Amino acid sequence: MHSLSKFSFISLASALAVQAAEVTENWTLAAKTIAPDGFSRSAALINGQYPGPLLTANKGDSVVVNLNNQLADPSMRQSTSVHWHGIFQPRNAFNDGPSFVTQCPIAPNQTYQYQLVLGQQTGTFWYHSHLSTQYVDGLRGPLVIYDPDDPHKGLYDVDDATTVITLSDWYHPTALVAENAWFAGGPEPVPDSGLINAAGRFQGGPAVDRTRINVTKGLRYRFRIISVSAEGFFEFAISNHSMTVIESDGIETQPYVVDSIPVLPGQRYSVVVNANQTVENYWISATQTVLGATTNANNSNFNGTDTFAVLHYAGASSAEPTAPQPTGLPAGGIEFQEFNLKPLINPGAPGGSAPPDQIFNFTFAPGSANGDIWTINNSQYKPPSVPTLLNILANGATNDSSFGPNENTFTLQSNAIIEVSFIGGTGHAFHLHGHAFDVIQSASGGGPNFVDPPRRDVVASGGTVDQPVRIRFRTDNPGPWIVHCHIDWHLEAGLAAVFAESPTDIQNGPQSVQPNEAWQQLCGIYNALDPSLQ
Ligand SMILES: *[C@@H]1O[C@H](CO)[C@@H](O)[C@H](O)[C@H]1NC(C)=O
Ligand SMILES: *[C@@H]1O[C@H](CO)[C@@H](O)[C@H](O)[C@H]1NC(C)=O
Ligand SMILES: *[C@@H]1O[C@H](CO)[C@@H](O)[C@H](O)[C@H]1NC(C)=O
Ligand SMILES: *[C@@H]1O[C@H](CO)[C@@H](O)[C@H](O)[C@H]1NC(C)=O
Ligand SMILES: *[C@@H]1O[C@H](CO)[C@@H](O)[C@H](O)[C@H]1NC(C)=O
Ligand SMILES: *[C@@H]1O[C@H](CO)[C@@H](O)[C@H](O)[C@H]1NC(C)=O
Ligand SMILES: *[C@@H]1O[C@H](CO)[C@@H](O)[C@H](O)[C@H]1NC(C)=O
Ligand SMILES: *[C@@H]1O[C@H](CO)[C@@H](O)[C@H](O)[C@H]1NC(C)=O
Ligand SMILES: *[C@@H]1O[C@H](CO)[C@@H](O)[C@H](O)[C@H]1NC(C)=O
Ligand SMILES: *[C@@H]1O[C@H](CO)[C@@H](O)[C@H](O)[C@H]1NC(C)=O
Ligand SMILES: [Cu+2]
Repeated sequence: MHSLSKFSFISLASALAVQAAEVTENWTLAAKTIAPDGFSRSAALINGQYPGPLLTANKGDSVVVNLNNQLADPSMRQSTSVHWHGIFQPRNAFNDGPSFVTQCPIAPNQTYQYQLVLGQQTGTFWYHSHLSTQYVDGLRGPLVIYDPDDPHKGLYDVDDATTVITLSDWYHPTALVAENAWFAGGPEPVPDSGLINAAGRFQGGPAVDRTRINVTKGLRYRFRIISVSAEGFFEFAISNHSMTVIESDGIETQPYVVDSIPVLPGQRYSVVVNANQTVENYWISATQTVLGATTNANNSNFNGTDTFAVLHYAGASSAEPTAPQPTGLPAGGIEFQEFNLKPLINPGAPGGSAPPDQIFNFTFAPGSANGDIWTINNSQYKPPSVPTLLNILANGATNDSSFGPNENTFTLQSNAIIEVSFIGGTGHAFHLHGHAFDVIQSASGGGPNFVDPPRRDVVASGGTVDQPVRIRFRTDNPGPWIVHCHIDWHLEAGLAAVFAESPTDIQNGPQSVQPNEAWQQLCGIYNALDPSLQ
């Protein structure tokens, strides 16, 4: 009887949850001077906030964002477009966001309405500018889709706006200034500091107050850790507290207990932290590395070991912790290994260990001494002037030769198993739009796994030439999906390709993509702009 009534209650809760709400946000994008690490600079911000406002929805909701572009600072790009990182967007590729893949940028003084199709996705995501390197300038923020029936609900007590933790690298020059110096022969830009939420410090800078995360002894917290980084890799740990990983990139995982986690640009983890230690203040550390190091000869402001926040127990003093500042994995701690991540639901690579239908071997390498060119199979990605999606819909592009040589665009068959090998060095983070994928060979080792490999949407590069990182996914979502390094400077330097998934299904039929009138007008308005406003 008891279990029956409990079941009825859960069914009722599910039924209520199915009544999808519409979430509407009005966002104004504008330049504003901020100093999250004590250095004042102009930034491109949504509603004046850094990180951008937390966008939340419940499973099954529809989300509408009215984005009003009021950028008018010539030190930054003034047009824009926004990508909703990790959201698959079925039949909705025209709202995916990457400039010149799925849309033309939104001109200054224009409002564009992004309509998101969340489907049944839940978990931790983020949004960011996808025009050139504009997200470096501040247009990056968290996106969380809550699941009222979360299978892990019993593992934590608190999961709200105060438990979302963003990690960002931060730069003093604007992205345009930084990359122009790079393209003129200088070194690749190196961040000045690392931020946890809205605060950080740079070497020689002021002692900005550390971000504080409040907890109450006896409660268990679901921290949603999001790297909104453009370059730096973070190693996340909390002194005296282990963490139980329950989600990677929007995919629930089997609980996995670790003491520190590497978080690469674009990656997200949910971890449960039990506030069961002595009432005190504890260091939260997010050691930042660039090219594997915590210092860099090309920027003396950068001190990757100085990225801290405070885990504050109610009742403790409001001072910083008195314990020594840790860096990364504590002695004797359990180190996270990606190959240990196991999806909770429906594990297993599509097709198991049977041969895939299409294989892509992507060799990637720098194409210049200072790394301002990156190539896939010796071809530098350069955005076309006609967005890939428009080319497919308006010009009937359906095969590889429909696209220019620097578009690195490969057509995929429908309902096929695709395997991609990333053959090159460590230090990169590859992201695919439109899908999560199974990492059948992880850079962390572990050997090929077809049974229960990690499933996510950003993967570390590495491995060897004989055993490179390999991913698999099934083509069930027609659209042009960019696959690129999430180090934003590398994307800008050309480390990208586009999978034109089932072009004929994009054009016609039950999965076709049908952009609205506002989208149709974007290219005309953008192309008419003075180049200084693009
Ligand atoms: C967004 O703006 C519209 C039109 O100005 C207004 O009707 C609506 O109430 C606003 N919505 C929110 C959530 O602020
Ligand atoms: C945007 O509007 C402002 C205020 O009306 C105007 O000064 C500016 O020139 C406009 N910018 C563009 C690109 O139209
Ligand atoms: C600094 O920049 C130079 C020129 O691009 C590069 O060769 C060198 O590796 C960079 N040093 C570091 C530590 O990144
Ligand atoms: C943490 O708690 C203090 C007071 O106990 C409060 O002033 C502060 O705003 C809280 N911080 C956050 C991030 O909630
Ligand atoms: C945290 O752990 C360290 C080393 O394990 C220990 O010395 C210290 O007493 C602990 N701190 C608290 C407040 O329990
Ligand atoms: C604190 O919680 C962790 C994670 O649940 C557990 O492993 C550990 O034994 C607990 N420690 C204490 C002192 O209760
Ligand atoms: C970098 O920051 C750490 C942590 O605050 C500090 O211990 C270290 O001395 C700093 N590095 C340099 C070169 O000053
Ligand atoms: C890329 O180059 C590799 C090595 O030459 C080759 O095996 C592979 O087929 C090429 N991939 C594509 C997508 O052209
Ligand atoms: C990809 O590389 C693997 C391993 O070297 C090779 O067996 C396969 O034929 C290659 N396939 C393509 C399409 O390049
Ligand atoms: C590829 O598509 C183009 C149109 O973009 C068409 O002209 C050409 O015939 C097609 N080639 C093949 C082999 O289908
Ligand atoms: Cu890269």
